[in-house]
Amino acid sequence: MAAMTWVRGASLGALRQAAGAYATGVPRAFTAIAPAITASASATPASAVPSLLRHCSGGGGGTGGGGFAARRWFHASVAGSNSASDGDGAGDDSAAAKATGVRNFAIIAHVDHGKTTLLDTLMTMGSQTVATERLMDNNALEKERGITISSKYTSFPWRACVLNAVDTPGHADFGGEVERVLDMVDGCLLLVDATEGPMAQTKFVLGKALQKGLMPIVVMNKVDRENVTEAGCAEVESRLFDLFAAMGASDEQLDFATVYASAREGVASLDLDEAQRMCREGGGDMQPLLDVLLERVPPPPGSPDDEFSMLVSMIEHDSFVGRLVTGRVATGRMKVGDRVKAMRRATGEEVPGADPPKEREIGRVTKLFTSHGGVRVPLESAAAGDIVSVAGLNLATVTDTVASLAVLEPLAASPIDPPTLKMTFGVNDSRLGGREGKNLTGRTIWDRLIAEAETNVALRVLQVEGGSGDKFEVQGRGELHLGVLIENMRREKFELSISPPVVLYKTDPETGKKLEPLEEVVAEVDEEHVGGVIEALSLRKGELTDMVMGGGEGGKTRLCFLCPSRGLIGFRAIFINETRGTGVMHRSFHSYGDYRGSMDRMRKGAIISTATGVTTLYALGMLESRGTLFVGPKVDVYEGMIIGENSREETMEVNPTKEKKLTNMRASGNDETVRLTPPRAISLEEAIGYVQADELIEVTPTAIRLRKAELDSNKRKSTARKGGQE
Ligand SMILES: Nc1nc2c(ncn2[C@@H]2O[C@H](COP(=O)(O)OP(=O)(O)OP(=O)(O)O)[C@@H](O)[C@H]2O)c(=O)[nH]1
Ligand SMILES: [Mg+2]
Repeated sequence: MAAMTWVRGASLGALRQAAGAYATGVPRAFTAIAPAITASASATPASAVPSLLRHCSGGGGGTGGGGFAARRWFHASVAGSNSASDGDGAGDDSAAAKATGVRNFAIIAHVDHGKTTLLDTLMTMGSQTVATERLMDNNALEKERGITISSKYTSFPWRACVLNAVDTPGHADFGGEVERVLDMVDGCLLLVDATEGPMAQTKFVLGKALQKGLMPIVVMNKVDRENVTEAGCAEVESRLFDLFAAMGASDEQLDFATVYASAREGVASLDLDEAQRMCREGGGDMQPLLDVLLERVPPPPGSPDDEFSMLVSMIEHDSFVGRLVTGRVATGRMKVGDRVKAMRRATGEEVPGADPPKEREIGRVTKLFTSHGGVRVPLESAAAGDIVSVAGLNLATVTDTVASLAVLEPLAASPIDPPTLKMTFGVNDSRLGGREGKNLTGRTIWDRLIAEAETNVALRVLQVEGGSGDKFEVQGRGELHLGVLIENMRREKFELSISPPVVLYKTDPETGKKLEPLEEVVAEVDEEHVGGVIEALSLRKGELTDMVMGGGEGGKTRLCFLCPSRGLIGFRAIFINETRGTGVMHRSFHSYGDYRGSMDRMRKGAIISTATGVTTLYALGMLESRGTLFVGPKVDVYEGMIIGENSREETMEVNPTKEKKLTNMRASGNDETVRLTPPRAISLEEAIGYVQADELIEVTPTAIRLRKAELDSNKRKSTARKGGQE
């Protein structure tokens, strides 16, 4: 019998049908193809390939690690994909073995607990080749930083089902990415690092999943680590249970399944001992986890026989087909060529009949895709339950409903938490403006920001009131959220003037009191740094809420704080310094709470240039003892640019371009003999945390400079008297 392959243009329905047909007793076509692939690829020694990639050899017998050195999409064979179950398939009458159709699930967790790595391993169970670690982290910044920034979905077959998995970011700043995809799924894997246990963002994502009524499956990950013990896991499980209960989980949700896994080693088991043994001795795979998933994640609820409707959860841009709207088909079927409409979100306030929901646009489905490991694969049709990307709509956006023309009511969408922080993005009007970038005007910046806000759902972009079209307010969830956008724009050759971040206050509607965003901070530090960290956070109005000696990894003390977001801007660098780089810190939005009062400024004075020109070794040599310099010699500077930090509190204005006076006297040394300490390089992130209210960050493709907003020293002095900056 010929093996089934993912066919270009095939419908998911057809794939499912075929999957059902191949559920049992089929030849393992996969095993026949795998050795061919491994043999033809590069000869990287297996030992040089991470263990996960070696696992990918699936039916290839585990010898062909090098076979994955080249990225290669294996046209997934449903028959082959079930290699793990083939051996014991006969007589398997478990719920998992009987399951058919589609299952949609998200992988959610705190940052770095192993979501993307787990998805690599799960995909390989569906016979898909994963040639690089963390395959789904496929954009440049994700690869560089080793973190997931945006949610992405991928589809792979398992047993008689098609699984659609959504990888989500774990960093608190990208929490909006988790919220927006939970409408697409019917279950989730809650990953927890078995040594770290539940962390701040575990709580956040779990809360969102429970609110949506999902039944999380707990995956205790990284059990390959030596310090994972039975007692430790029991402790983590009990903390998780308490967390579920504290977050209002129903009895059904509290009855969660726990699977022990090592995403890196590609091993999962319902039994910790067995999982650890397989990590040590080899063998094992992800089948136990996938089977729990089939048993516990319900099939999507909608009927394929109703009219077509789909809630838009993501917007993407494809260089060939243009704009793509992605979501789960809620009801009905659709195919390429169908006429569909997009409707605005139901706010819950519409009066039925009297105020029909507005149509945003009517269009035709020009292309339809699913995704295999981030690679788009065309389809011809889709049905209720499928997660697909649709081309052909120009205006439909996240939370809109795409539906057949007969549908009148849009689907309800979950609201996304509001932004907590804002920055102003303006045209770069410094003396060096326009030299290094290509995208310089207010118009191009505005267009780019609008395009970003379309796909980046937790971001809001506004024109600055009374501005002349060259300054825009960008609101987001945190410094990193906005920092990533700035970094991307730099790479696209934009030049920008960025103001320091300011938190977004709210007013309590009942009491009229000012409220500010508060964050939960969990820090794990060695005992000798406990005092310093507590002091640094108390200065920032942080309250210590919990302290567990030896509660962190490696016997570190775990400290929990509730701290105003405004106090945490730029805190990471201070924390690293305070703990000599040994501490670990995580933050996560907690709530809006009473304004905690004003905070003292905690930065030293700036060293500001009074001249425009090129720095000299001579001038910098004279300045060096006064503080820390941010620029070296022969660097372009301008009046009002911050070139260093004073070792004292007050601001210092200097001329770093001064040349040595020429005299007839023979000097004992000359410029060339002056040796300078290398300047302190300021990264974008540091700059965001560093600048004060009357300062700006000049961002160009090649430089990050700090400057006073007002470049003229005299004007600065007169406005400084007004004070009152937050
Ligand atoms: N020892 C061990 N390390 C693991 C395991 N799974 C993941 N890691 C490592 O943990 C780190 C983070 O893995 P990722 O998969 O990027 O984690 P993530 O949850 O996707 O991270 P974000 O998307 O940034 O939140 C990487 O260095 C992985 O190699 C595991 O099972 N065992
Ligand atoms: Mg990730």
